Amino acid sequence: MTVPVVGIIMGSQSDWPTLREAATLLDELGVAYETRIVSAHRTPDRLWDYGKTAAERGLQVIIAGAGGAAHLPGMMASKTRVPVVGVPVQTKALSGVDSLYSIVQMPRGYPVATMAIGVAGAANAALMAAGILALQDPALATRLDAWRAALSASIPEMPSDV
Ligand code: RP5
Repeated sequence: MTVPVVGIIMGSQSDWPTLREAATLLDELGVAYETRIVSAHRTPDRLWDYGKTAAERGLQVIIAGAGGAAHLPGMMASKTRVPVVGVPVQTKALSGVDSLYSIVQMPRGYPVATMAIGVAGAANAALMAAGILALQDPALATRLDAWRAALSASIPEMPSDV
């Protein structure tokens, strides 16, 4: 079995439809990852253990998604030096602006690379993780370049009525 180099964590099962976007993209790019539900509020001990062991287990990037009072990415960044990419999950009450503000406004010293709200942010989190890993992995760099070129090539030059 391949050792995961990316950890995709989320505050709740209800975040999975958003974070699945990150998993799908990592599958496409051939990046090994693991997925876990780790809640800053409901399972704080799980959060602590995950952060404490992340580096020694070989994780190189952590993608952390949460909604509302979204403390998971920031708390994970407090616990590990492994880079944390934060995904603000879209919420019903405040459309994810609450999640975004909870994740982005970190104090000096403990950064979270904060993505856009929702599924676009989750996809970009995977691409950010792949870009970081590609710095040391030429084969992944080639796959990522090809993915980006294919996306670019898929964009029509002219608008269409259909
Ligand atoms: C957060 O609360 C989770 O990240 C989730 O986005 C939100 C709602 O969680 P559930 O009540 O759906 O489990 O901790």
